[in-house]
Amino acid sequence: MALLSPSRRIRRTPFSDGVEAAGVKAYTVYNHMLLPTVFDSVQADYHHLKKHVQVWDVACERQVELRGPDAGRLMQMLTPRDLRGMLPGQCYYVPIVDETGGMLNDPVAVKLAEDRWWISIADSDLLFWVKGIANGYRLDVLIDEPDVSPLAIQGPKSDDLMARLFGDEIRNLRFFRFGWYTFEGRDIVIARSGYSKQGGFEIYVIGGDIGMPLWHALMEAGADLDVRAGCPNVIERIEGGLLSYGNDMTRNNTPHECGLGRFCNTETAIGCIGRDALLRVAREGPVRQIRPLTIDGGPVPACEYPWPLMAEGEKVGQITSAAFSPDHRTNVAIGMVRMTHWKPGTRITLEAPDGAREAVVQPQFWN
Ligand code: THG
Repeated sequence: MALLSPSRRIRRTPFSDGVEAAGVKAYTVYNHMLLPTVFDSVQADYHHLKKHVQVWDVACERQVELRGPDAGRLMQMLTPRDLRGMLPGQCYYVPIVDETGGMLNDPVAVKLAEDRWWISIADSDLLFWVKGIANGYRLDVLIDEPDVSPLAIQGPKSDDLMARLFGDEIRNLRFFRFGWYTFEGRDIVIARSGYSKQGGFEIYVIGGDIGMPLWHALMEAGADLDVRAGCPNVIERIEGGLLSYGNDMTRNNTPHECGLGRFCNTETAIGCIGRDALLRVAREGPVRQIRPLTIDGGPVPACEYPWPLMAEGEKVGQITSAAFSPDHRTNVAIGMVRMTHWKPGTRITLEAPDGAREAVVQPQFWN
């Protein structure tokens, strides 16, 4: 594949120097920013992530900050998930939908205070939607993208590594909770979260200047744990059923089609945009939905476009993420499948780039 020409529009991160020194082999672009995808090989990175601990430059998970008296009201307008029970110190995975119920993003909301929130966004320009809503409703809230860059620590040895830098109390941090810590005298936020199922943390680094000092400190503290630079791993995230916005779902999908109905409290999320549309889809139920699938045959190529799922000459769905899983010794995949074919065990013909294959709907993801 050809190279990407660097320019201002493809932003580097506070950790890019460390990523390059570690020998990054490939990048994608996410929120107009570099996101590493391979260090050693996708399979070697996968085995290492499941056994040891990795430091991930996920600065591309940009924050949309809401500040001011109407911040909480605006946050509830943005998501059908009921936020009334959410306390400062908590993170929520929240679908964000438009007025038709179409998915605009699937971020993590971080409640810093009643009047201060971060929306840790997936790959779409959510800032513009949020600014438009706030302006249209004349809300008393400031919205911007602060100099905050997440650095994820992922893998089974994450607690051991983090305890060395931040003390043993960090082991008691609960899933999707965060606390304030300091590094070199500077405030940072640390949450137990991350885009893998191997366990770990996300450090929200406030101010890019401490990015590389923190990177080096983690690498030094974890040398005997075999800490390495890593990145979200396509095999591991498919096994874990973690969705990728823009790949597995777009604005053409409702949260219910994405299997995110459990994060929608449409009856009680009063004032949320798209509520009327979602009340209808919640009542009727989706007619297509995200499903885990296996794909027969040898390792599939990378999924660069939706692969059609066909039955009797009709399209009954598509696969949007696929990779060969070494641990399961088969190709694992995420697809959107029509109701008529979504029962576990259903075999469907897949039009893969290298020819026809058989795909099989699975009862659940692999975690
Ligand atoms: N962390 C942070 N920001 C992010 C991501 C992240 N922004 C972009 C992207 N990832 C957003 N998408 C997701 C998708 C899944 C999860 C988080 C963000 C996730 N899901 C868990 C699961 O499905 O098992 C937990 C959901 C729950 O039970 O609340 O973690 O990774 N900061």
